[in-house]
Amino acid sequence: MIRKQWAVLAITAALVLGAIGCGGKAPAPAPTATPDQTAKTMVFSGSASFELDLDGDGAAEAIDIVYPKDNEVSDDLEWTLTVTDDGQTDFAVEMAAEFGSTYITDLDPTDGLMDILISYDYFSDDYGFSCFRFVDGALRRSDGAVGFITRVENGVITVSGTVDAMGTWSGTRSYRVTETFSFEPASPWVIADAKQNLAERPLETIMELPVVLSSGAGVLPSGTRLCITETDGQTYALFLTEDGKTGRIQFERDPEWFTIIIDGQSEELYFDMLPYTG
Ligand SMILES: [Ca+2]
Ligand SMILES: [Ca+2]
Repeated sequence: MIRKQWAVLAITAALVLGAIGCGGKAPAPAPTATPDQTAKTMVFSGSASFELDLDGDGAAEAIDIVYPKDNEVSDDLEWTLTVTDDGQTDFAVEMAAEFGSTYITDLDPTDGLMDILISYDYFSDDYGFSCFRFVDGALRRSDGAVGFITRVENGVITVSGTVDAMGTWSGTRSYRVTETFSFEPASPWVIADAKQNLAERPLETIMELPVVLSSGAGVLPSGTRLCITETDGQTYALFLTEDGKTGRIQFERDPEWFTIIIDGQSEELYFDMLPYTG
């Protein structure tokens, strides 16, 4: 079954990639890395029509992705995904978002089913992705997750995007699909260009900041300049200071405002300026 699916992919890949080359319809947003194409993942941008056995019954379904879709009532860019089986439309999704790339892949090799991953810009440089897969005989859409897909390999989805933690930072993180068909982080956010952030837009403490230094519990004195190098966005951030100290800031999220609380105090009290965007 799997072999047959990939045979269909191999035949259609040439058509799809050919169509992109000629059509050049959809300019992809600018991800910070080039999408990867591994032997078992097919990736393309823009409109495409192809056949693939998505539900594992041995017969191919027709899959159509259209972007940009004509929209007569607004200027919003839209894309659609339609899956048709024996002339019957099984599933269609329409979404107002700038479209990035589609990955045809197999996130779980044990279920005999293929996955369609779609990466998009849902709000002015805010990227997300969704997965489409047959679950209990019907095509379903997963919950979305944050980030623009740059790589899919061995069931691990790597994205680039931004995370808000004591400022807005660009970085990469990875996700894995769960048994309930949603996505969970498989890594923290690794902040891109942290040293450049330290040089160009450091965080500067304006009161003692409680931290866990590599050498043990401690504080960073007022006037310390630092950058964030890694964070899970929810409970901690790793930092590097201008004078080369590394360590960890433990925090929690205010349940109502979602702001960061460090040792009982709002993040705003600790820093001169927090470079949040958006
Ligand atoms: Ca099928
Ligand atoms: Ca699978």
